[in-house]
Formats: sequence, C-alpha cells, structure tokens
Amino acid sequence: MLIRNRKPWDQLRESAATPEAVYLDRRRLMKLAGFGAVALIAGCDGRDGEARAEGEGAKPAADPSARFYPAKRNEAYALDRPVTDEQWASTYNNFYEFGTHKQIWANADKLPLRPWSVVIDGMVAKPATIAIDDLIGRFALEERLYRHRCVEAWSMAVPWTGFPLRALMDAVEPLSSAKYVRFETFNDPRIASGQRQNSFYPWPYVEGLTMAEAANDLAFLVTGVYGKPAAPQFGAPLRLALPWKYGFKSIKSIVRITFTDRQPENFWQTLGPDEYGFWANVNPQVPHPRWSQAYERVLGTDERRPTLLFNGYGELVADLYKGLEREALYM
Ligand SMILES: Nc1nc2c(c(=O)[nH]1)N[C@H]1C(S)=C(S)[C@@H](COP(=O)(O)O)O[C@H]1N2
Ligand SMILES: [Mo]
Repeated sequence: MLIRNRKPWDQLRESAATPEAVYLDRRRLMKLAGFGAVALIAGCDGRDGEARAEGEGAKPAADPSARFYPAKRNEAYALDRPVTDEQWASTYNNFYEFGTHKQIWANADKLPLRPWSVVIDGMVAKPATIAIDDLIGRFALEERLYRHRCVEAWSMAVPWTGFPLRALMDAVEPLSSAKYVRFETFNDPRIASGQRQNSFYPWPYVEGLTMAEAANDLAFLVTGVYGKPAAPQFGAPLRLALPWKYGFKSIKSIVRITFTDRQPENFWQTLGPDEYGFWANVNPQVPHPRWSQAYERVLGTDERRPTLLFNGYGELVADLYKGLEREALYM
C-alpha cells in the first residue's frame, strides 16, 4: 500500500458525533425505499424493534445478532494451516478509514454498528434498503475457514461467519444488463479518523466484482468472525471475504451494493493505478512493482510460506478467468 509516516495525531481520540449521513433510522428508510421491496426481502418479523431499541441507547448493551452465533461450520472449506490466533487477527488490521497503520482497532471501536442499513440498487429487479438485522435474519449463517492474503505479503487464516453473496443476489434478482457488482463503504469523517486525516483519498472505499465472480461459491458476505459478531476493526457489520484475491478486494463495513454495467474503479486503483488493478487475483509469480509476491509472512508466527496461485483456491475459481489472459489479472 502507499507508505506514509505515522503521525502522533493519528492517535487522537474521536468525537462521538452521530453519523446521520450514513445511518438513517428505520422509519425514514421505509419511506425512502420501495416499501414492497423492503417487506419482500426483509420481512417484518418483529426483530427490527429490538434493533431499534438497541440503537437508541448511547452504548448498545449487546449485539442484536448475537443469538445466531456460533454458526455451523461448512466443512467444504478446509485449511492447510492453523487458524490465526484471534488476538493477532483482531489487533493487526487494514482499515484505512481509521488510519494507515495496523493498530486501528481502537479507532475502529468508534464505529456505531446499529442502526445500520445496506442499500441495494442499480440494475436489479428488487432494489431495497435493508436494516442489517433484517439482512442477517434473512439468510442462514455458516462458518467457513478461509485463508487471507494481503497484497502487502502477510497472510492469516480466519473462521468467518456469514452467507454466500450469491444468496443475496438470488433474493434481489439482478437484471441481465448487470455485468458487475459495486460495493461501497460508509463515508463519515466525523467518525473515521483516517477519512479526516487523509481527506484527499478517494473516499468512500469502493470495490467491485464481475457477476460471475460474485456468484462464485467462494464469494462470502461476512457478518461475524471467531464464532461471534464481528468487531468493528474486521469490517462489521458486513464485509466481503474473497480468499482468492488480494485482501484489499475484501471491502469492509458495506453500506451500498450496486448492480451496474460499468466496471467499478476501486479505491486502490484510483490511488495507485500503476500498482493496483480491478482483478487482483493472488499470484506468486507476478510481483508488485515494489516487492515480490512469492512468499507471505504468516501473521502471529515466524513462518514465511510460499504463496499459492489464487491463494490455493484455483480449483474453484480458475475457470472465471478463461479467455481473459490479456487482462492484468494479478494486480
Ligand atoms: N473499507 C475498507 N475495506 C478494507 C480495507 C480498508 O482500508 N477499508 N482494507 C483492505 C485490506 S488491504 C485488507 S488486507 C483487509 C484486511 O482485513 P482484516 O483487517 O480483517 O485483516 O481488508 C480490506 N478491506
Ligand atoms: Mo491488504
């Protein structure tokens, strides 16, 4: 990533301002969204009242989705290495909204996770604005052990909880004109210290996938990790996990999912087009312009491991890239 000096003021405490720009209340959401669409995907099962009550207090007592954890593990996704120690994975993070260093977990704790809603729009038959707890309640959660390979050449192995992105796509019915899915993170400099300090970055953080990539079995929407609701630094309350791609594709704290016919230009591509591209599939043989990708440092250990093509998931994803050999598939 772009290397910046860490400044003492990176550590300044946040104000506790209410982020109205991102978190609309449920009543307004029902008015804004097509009511039918919301009812159709989200249902009205009474859980929403619970979420609202939690959201109105200064500090929510408990995560309203806690009862869904731990979810049953899907054994189809096996690891070739131990799961990374939770302490390491939750204190060594990339989340530029909260700073350019790895110790952003304390800053990220300022992110209010409720109320939270996700807008689904663009080329889709059933656009909707969905409260996060309605979304979580709508899909069967499962646990998957996935490897994660950051473009900076460190890696981890994590027990994510969530549901396949394809399940969401099936529910909202993208139109045949849609060629890509675009994901967007919240943008609120009052909450996110990194968005204040690096105001010249192209916020909000954006990522994108082709429809075929999004529909692949591996593409996973994450709500929890280590058998419980995800902490903010992991990208709560909703993030992607795309284990065959460099970590920057796995966008955190999603507020909008848009179906489009135009290839989304992602955050890192906008910042450094010579170093980061759209596809970003893991490949040990294609170096980053400033470092090798042949090996990875395994987080929480002294181990240096050879990196695998598609991060070891080639059997499941290599077919997605047939005929695209001329594209910059590995940056
Ligand atoms: N919104 C947002 N999503 C993001 C990032 C970010 O800075 N902002 N960093 C990415 C990068 S570079 C990596 S490696 C992973 C890190 O996930 P982790 O902190 O859970 O390990 O999140 C990705 N998703
Ligand atoms: Mo990364």
